[in-house]
Amino acid sequence: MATPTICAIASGIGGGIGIIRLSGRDVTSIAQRILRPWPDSPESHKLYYGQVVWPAPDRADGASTPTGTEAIDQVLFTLMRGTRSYTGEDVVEIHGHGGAITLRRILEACLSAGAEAAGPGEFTRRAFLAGKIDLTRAEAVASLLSAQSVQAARQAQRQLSGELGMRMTELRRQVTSLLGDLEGLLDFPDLDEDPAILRRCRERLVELATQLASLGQSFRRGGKALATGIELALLGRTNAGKSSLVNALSGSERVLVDARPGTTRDFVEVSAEWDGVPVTLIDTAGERSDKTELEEQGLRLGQRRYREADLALIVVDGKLGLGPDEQRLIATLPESLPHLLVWNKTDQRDCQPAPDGAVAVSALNGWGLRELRSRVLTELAGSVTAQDELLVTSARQAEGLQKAAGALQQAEQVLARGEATEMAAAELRIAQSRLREITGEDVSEAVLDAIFARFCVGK
Ligand SMILES: Nc1nc2c(ncn2[C@@H]2O[C@H](COP(=O)(O)OP(=O)(O)OP(=O)(O)O)[C@@H](O)[C@H]2O)c(=O)[nH]1
Ligand SMILES: [Mg+2]
Repeated sequence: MATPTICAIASGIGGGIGIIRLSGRDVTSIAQRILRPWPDSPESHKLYYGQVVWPAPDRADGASTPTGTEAIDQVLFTLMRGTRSYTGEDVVEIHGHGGAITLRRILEACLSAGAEAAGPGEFTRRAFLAGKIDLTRAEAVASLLSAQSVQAARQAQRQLSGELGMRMTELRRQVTSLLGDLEGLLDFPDLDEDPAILRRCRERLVELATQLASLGQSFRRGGKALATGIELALLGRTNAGKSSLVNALSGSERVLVDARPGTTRDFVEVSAEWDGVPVTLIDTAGERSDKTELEEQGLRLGQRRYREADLALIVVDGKLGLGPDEQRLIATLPESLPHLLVWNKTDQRDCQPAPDGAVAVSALNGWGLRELRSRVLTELAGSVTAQDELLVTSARQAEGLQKAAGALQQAEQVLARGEATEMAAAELRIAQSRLREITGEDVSEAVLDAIFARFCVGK
């Protein structure tokens, strides 16, 4: 089945100018039916002035001659030949007036003339399938569109320019070269036993695994903060001041505070923004040993939510200090959830000194909140401010890098244990395939569907 020619509103609606984009092999014949006057032999990338009209019904001889049809809009339009277009197919862009009704009518004219409505990200998907961009650049397009801060946009631009894709290609080249060396050893069993050669291979494996892991971890060091923001769960004993802190940290009186313990039952999410990083504060029900059934339920609900958070703030009433409730809480945190002790109520005279590593604060008068914010940002977004560091901002890419690094570590251990070189080579092939998935040379339809579902229609 031939790939259909697609169309969509590619700009926002309601601006001065609105853009309709068409892409596909039948673009010229479709455009010819709705654009007047259509140039005899249109030049690629040249802007023409004309009208959009309703397409006339096809004549029996196949030619379409719209006559006496209603003009929908006065527009500028351009044809971009596939050799130099975004999608790698012939593209027509129609620049009309940006009103919602007008744009919708131009779109309807395109549909009646034979185009099909594009799905989310379909233009970019075609660009990827045509080999115009690799998958890291396609994902960068989505990141650029959803960027919430200058830093996020800057990282997306770097990825869009191909910097991340080139880094992946270089890392893969190194894996391939190592694999070549290992395969060479297989052909010469004497060398296979040579400790100096094996040591060198192991050193290179460790070095490469570290590079891959470090790039993958940049997601946690700041990439995720840029892409989707960070999530902080406030946990602790009842009355420790969790809700007071959520209000103080978000600059709003969003959640209930009360001197009686057990105030918060359901978990509550409150949004804030710290230094351009979107932050979600998750307030939870307090821990205590003699809890009611309702409090139990609330705690369970909260737990399910905060397992996914990036950092747990264990809020401690500084007057009472660390007790068994806090110890139990910390012991039951998922392994993937790091925590930070927040020593609250330091405004009180009989407050105990904060232990090493804890941040001393007072939700009541605001002491230490600036330091708390900066500790959290350093932990979860430390790399955001390092201007020259290239960050991975996609969970998919980060996971692929970690898996590739893991495979190289396995390979190194195989060699260290003196096992068959062939087994190490197999691990290197796994690493190669993980890296190919990231750039999209070896990727399933399901993964592509998931990636492009994040896009808007028209991009
Ligand atoms: N002096 C002092 N009092 C505080 C501070 N933070 C909170 N409080 C008080 O401690 C009490 C409990 O505060 P909440 O914020 O409701 O505590 P919580 O941890 O959310 O409590 P639960 O929802 O019951 O688990 C209130 O009376 C607050 O005014 C602080 O920094 N200093
Ligand atoms: Mg509370």
